[in-house]
Amino acid sequence: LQAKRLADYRPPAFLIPELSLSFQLEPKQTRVTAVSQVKRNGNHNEPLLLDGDELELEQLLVNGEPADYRLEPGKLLLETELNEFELTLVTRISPVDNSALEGLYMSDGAYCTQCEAEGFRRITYFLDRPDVLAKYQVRIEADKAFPFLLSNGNLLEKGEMADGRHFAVWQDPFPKPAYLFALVAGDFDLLEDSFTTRSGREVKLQVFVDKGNLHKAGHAMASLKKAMAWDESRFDLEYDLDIYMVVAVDFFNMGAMENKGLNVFNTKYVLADNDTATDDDFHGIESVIGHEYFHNWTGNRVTCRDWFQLSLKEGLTVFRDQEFSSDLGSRAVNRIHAIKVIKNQQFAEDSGPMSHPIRPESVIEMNNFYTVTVYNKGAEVIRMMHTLLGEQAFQAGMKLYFERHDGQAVTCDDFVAAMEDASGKDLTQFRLWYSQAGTPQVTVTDEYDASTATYRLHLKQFTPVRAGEAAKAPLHIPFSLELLGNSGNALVNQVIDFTLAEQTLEFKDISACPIPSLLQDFSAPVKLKYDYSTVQLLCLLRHAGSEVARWEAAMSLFSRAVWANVTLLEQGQGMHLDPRVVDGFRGVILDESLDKGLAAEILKLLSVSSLIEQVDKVELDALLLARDFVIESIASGCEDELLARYRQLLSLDDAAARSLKNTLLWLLAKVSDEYESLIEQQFVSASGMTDALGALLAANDANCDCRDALMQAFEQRWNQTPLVMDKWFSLQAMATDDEVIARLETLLQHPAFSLNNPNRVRSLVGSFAAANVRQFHRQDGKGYVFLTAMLKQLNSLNPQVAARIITPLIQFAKFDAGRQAKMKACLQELLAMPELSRDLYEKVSRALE
Ligand code: BAL
Ligand code: ZN
Repeated sequence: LQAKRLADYRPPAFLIPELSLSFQLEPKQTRVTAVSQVKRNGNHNEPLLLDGDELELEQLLVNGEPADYRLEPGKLLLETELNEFELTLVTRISPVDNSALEGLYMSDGAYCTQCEAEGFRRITYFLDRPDVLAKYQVRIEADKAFPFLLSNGNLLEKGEMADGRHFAVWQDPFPKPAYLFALVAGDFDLLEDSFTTRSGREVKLQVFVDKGNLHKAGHAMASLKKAMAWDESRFDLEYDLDIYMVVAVDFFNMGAMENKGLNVFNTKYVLADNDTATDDDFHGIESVIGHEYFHNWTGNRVTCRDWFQLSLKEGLTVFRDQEFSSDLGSRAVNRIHAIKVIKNQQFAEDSGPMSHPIRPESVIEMNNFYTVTVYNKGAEVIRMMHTLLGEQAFQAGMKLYFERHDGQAVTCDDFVAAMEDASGKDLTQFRLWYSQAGTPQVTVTDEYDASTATYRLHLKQFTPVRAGEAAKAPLHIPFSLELLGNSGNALVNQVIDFTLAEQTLEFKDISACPIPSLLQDFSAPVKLKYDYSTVQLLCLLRHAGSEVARWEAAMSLFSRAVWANVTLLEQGQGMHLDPRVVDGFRGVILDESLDKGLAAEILKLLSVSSLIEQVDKVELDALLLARDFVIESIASGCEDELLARYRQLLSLDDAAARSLKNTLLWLLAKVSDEYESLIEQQFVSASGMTDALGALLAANDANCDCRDALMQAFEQRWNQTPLVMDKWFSLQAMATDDEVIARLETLLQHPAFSLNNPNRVRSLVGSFAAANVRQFHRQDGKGYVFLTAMLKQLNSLNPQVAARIITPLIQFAKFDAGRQAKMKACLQELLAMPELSRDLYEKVSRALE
């Protein structure tokens, strides 16, 4: 299988400025007529080469006349000397057989599409690349059993046809690449509202949901209105069509899709009410609704020249959705969530076989590059520019970017150039963040000279090189730091341009050795090494000016305690926890002035996978024992305080209080089975899903005796509500006992489970592999075998989902030889499959290289 390379980019040989599509929808035999106005681009005599996949071609006409053509795998080739012509193509497709959920498919009886990245070629032959922008007119004909016929833009016309059918015609005035095309036909409940833009235009807002779910659409609608207002006030960006539609579907590979004027969403990011959705779900909906809306400018009005530039729209739009959440809610808690994604997932990706720069250079299957690197590290790169330039210059850069590129398909470099030109800041070295993969390591040492009252910080940076990679150059790192005096007072607070491999910072008039708070707010996506003492960390936990830095200090206290116990175990000694660490966490439980959401984040401590990311090699069995020991020691040491604070929080009714309360319950469950009654009581009396799930999580993680009964009660209540059953499947997958795999195998037959539905697969199989480190990495290899069996089935059903959930199996390098051998054997088995999809092939072959 051939990889595509960024270096091979050439402008398209032809353009298609206008496209008229006509769909005669039938589940097995949909007829698509595509009329393209084709224009040669430049002076050449190359043939027209269109992309196409899984299509049955019925007719091809050039200017209304039959013409010769050739079909090659994935391509249609038309030799022509014409410079401008009308190309008519009639193809047939079968939406009901489309289990890959790319192109036109059926989700629970409704037709819908997903065209990003390269799904449009499964609808008709076309120049399916983002730098070919066309104005679309779309006619949809269907049985009246599908009352809503939707596409991008404005509705031009609708009407009745013979034989119980009807039609609608849509026109999108904005030229767009094929990946932003969308069609939906189905029967829905509809929530309508409107938004008046700053300039006084009225926009109709519509949220379409499955019948019976209207009462769960309100939060998505409210979030959409907030997003529209926020983009006007913070980014000076107004919506541009008269209608904005969101359709929620059950079967969806991604979270949502920003098709122009017609977003298609996974139901997970639309449907919510207090009984069925947690506070985190509500937050997730607000964030994804915002994300897709913000794409209207960063992605749709200005799009990507080629798919290597994906981070141009995704990194920027994630940054924008993070800022939206932070302006509306707790900035510190939102920042902590973003940092966790980088430290737990992106660092893992960057040290594994799929490591790539935020602008990849070589791709076999584009769907494999919708990654935490392109999205989340991409957002960190935008955030660093924001830090370096400041809000005002950054906004000037955004304005210039839109002035220069509205309506165009451009590159990451064009974005940086706009930032550079608007601010006057030289970003030459900064551009390396786009081309260099890997996680830079920043090592800091310090010295204090009392005789001259001078404090020095020595900074070193280097980025590890993987086999076959060239040496990596120093990056332009915005390095944010605070120096604290002995009483916790701030002496210095600044952002340094750290650009050299080694750099020394000197601070004068410092009367005593300060405590440095380094890389505050995670000012760059790097691994920081500084040898903190326990006393320093305890001081930072209490006094750092940044709430995020306080959280970082607590996480360092916790992880140092875990690794110290791993060492004790390896030396055959008994485990031990410094009582000052327990005192530090006790202080957090008792501190009523601390934001409750922040306290919850601190007391959640760290997952096994984030601990694994801190080291190059891991003895997993020792790590699991040590982490359990430290958590149980903190919980037991603070038992009285945990219980008292838990009881105090029972009367409060806001999301931050619930988050803290549930974290305390999770810790109490680790103390002893004495607290099972508390768990049961919370479960029974829960006034919403957050508390019910909080109780279940505590019981599940501590493997309480009450777990099975609670799980059964939950299942009985919710077995008709798929999104809630996803939570139940996920809990089953994350159970800690040794029987979990046997239970998962049985659950594959559960009436609410289906391997065809990505949400179900992600909750049962994906959660097991990604979040149940203990059981997935069992020494006997049964976890790997279970995942491999699932991947073999998903390979043909839905390769995109298969390639998503394989991730933990290819990240084997840190584990011991025994586990590595078992993981590699599974990968070899996959590689030997006769019909291995491109999606899996790319990941498996890179892992085994
Ligand atoms: N463009 C794919 C979904 C998203 O990132 O919004
Ligand atoms: Zn996006």
